[in-house]
Amino acid sequence: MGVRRGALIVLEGVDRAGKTTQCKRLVQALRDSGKEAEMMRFPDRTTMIGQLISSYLEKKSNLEDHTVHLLFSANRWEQVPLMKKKLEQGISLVVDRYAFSGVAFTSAKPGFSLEWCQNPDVGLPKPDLVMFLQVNPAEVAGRGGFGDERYETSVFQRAVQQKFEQLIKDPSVNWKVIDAARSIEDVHTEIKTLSENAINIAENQPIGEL
Ligand code: DGP
Ligand code: NA
Ligand code: NA
Repeated sequence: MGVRRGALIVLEGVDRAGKTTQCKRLVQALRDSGKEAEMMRFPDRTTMIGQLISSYLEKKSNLEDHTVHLLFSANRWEQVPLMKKKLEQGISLVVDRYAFSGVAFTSAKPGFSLEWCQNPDVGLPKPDLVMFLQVNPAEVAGRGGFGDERYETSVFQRAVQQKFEQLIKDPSVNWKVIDAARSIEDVHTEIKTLSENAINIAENQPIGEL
C-alpha cells in the first residue's frame, strides 16, 4: 500500500471570526503531533488571477460581479493540481476559506442564486471536514473594526452570515459548527480534535469532489 493521503480541512466563517489565527494554530499542533500539514488560503493573492482579485478587494479596480465570482473560482481551480499532489503525498491541507466563501459572498449580492454561485466550483476537491466558525457580530465587536476592503461592512457581513447558515444545512458536506466566541485556546482544542478524527478517516478514502 502507498502513502496514506492527507485530509483537506477547511475553515469558513464571516470576517473576524478568527479563521486565520486558528488555521495557523492547527497546522502547528498537527506538526507537533508528528503529522504533515500545510496551510493554504483563498483567495491566493500571489497568482496573476489573485492579483486581479486583490486589486478588486482593495477597491483599486472595479469588476463586474459575475466576472469576479468566476475569478475567485478560477483562483481555487488553479491550485487543484498542487492540492491533489500534496494530499496524495500524505500532507494534510488546512485551508483558510474555500468554495463556501465564494458562494456565501456572491449570493449575498442581489440577483445571484445559490445554484448559479455553486456551479463553477463543482468538481473541486471536496473537503473532508469544513468547520464553520460561528460568531455573533455583537460578540466580536471587541475584536476591532472592519478594514477598508470591499465587503467589510456590517450590513454585507450579516447577509453573508445568512447565506452561510443556508449552506451549513447541506448534508453532503461534512460541516461542523464551532462556537468561535470562546477563547482562542478552547476553540483550538475543539478544532484540533475534529481535525485529527478527519485525518484518520480520510486516509482510507479517495479524495471526493464538490
Ligand atoms: P480574506 O483574505 O480571507 O480576508 O478574504 C478576502 C475577502 O474576500 C473577504 O471579505 C472574503 C472575500 N471572499 C473570499 N473568497 C471569496 C469568493 O470566492 N468570492 C467572493 N465574492 N468573495 C470572497
Ligand atoms: Na478580510
Ligand atoms: Na482572516
